[in-house]
Amino acid sequence: MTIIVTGGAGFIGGNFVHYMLKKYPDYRIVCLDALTYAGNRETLRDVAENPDFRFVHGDITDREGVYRLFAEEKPDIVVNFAAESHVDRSIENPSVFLTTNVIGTQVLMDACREYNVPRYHQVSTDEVYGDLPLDRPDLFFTEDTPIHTSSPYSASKASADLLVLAYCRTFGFPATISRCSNNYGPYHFPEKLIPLMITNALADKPLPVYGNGENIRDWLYVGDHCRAIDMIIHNGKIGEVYNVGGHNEMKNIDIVKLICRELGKPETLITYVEDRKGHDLRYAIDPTKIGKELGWSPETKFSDGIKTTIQWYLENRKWWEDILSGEYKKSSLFTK
Ligand code: NAD
Ligand code: TDX
Repeated sequence: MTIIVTGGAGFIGGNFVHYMLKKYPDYRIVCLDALTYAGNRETLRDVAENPDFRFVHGDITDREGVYRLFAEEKPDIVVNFAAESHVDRSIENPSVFLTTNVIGTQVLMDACREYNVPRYHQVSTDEVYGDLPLDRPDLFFTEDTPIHTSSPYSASKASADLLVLAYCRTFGFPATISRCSNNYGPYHFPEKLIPLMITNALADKPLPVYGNGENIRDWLYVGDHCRAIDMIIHNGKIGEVYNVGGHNEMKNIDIVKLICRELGKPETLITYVEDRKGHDLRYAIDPTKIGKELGWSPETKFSDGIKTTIQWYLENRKWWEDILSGEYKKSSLFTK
């Protein structure tokens, strides 16, 4: 079994590469990654010598390069994690979000059709459903919730989802889609809420909370997301969308305070800053379908996962300090 994993030098894709090589010693995992600012070769250091792993530096929007790789590898499954993923950057500069997240998805699907790949999985997000009001805790996103996006990022992810579903219907394309809530865990780029707060707190820097900090996100440990995708690519029904989330809603401000407590840092570091434009109020996933159909449920409790994550950042300072200094771009892994 050969699986092409795009975006494997990023946060979730990197965790997925580690997870799959450990769980399936007879699988070959090929990572295709363009190494944008968010890609870090060092995330793959532990698997660099694994003979079942190959790293390919390439862009999913490069049709020729993608076709060449598919011709060489003849993958059984393609899992697409590659994306521009940061909402704030999409507000500053939407263009690259559309190119990578939409056109990149199209190129990958065309390559799958050209080389008869039997299975494609699109890693999407709960952000395609827009947001829920803060005063209606009874409401959740199901797979039937209408697409209703807020940011250029979520609009680009939703566009890709619609294209995947259109390929399924028009061409009988063998795809599945997962829409997961906010992930946290090791190898998370320190621009996102949790790793930014951990790394800033360790440096006694201000902790910038957008608006009043009351916005709610539904947090899932990254390993649980990887396990969900593993189940979907092996047993999920073609043409289906699966929501992934663990009913773990938290206000941003409570997360930031918890990180301060865990690190023994004063809450006076917390600084309220201007709100994000179009800031989604609340995300909350109903994961009933994946639970019933595939038997998935989260294994890591937030109280444990956040401790593991903080511990990882304490023990792997070089990984994130090299990102902050820019040194990570000089990694020589996979350059020969
Ligand atoms: P990330 O930004 O950490 O990693 C993205 C990776 O994709 C990087 O390694 C980058 O180099 C690579 N990449 C970007 N453009 C590329 C291109 N044109 N060609 C090839 N590679 C390219 O992202 P992440 O947080 O790991 O998210 C992975 C996927 O999961 C994304 O599709 C995202 O929309 C989705 N998702 C993320 C979350 C979350 O909480 N982080 C939640 C739900 C869904
Ligand atoms: O400095 C900050 N201060 C702050 O208050 C940052 C970076 C964020 N926030 C807030 C904004 C959000 O309400 O924290 C919340 C989480 O922000 P992000 O970490 O940027 O994540 P979010 O915008 O929720 O999107 C994430 O989850 C869904 C991922 O980045 C997406 O890729 C995924 O699809």
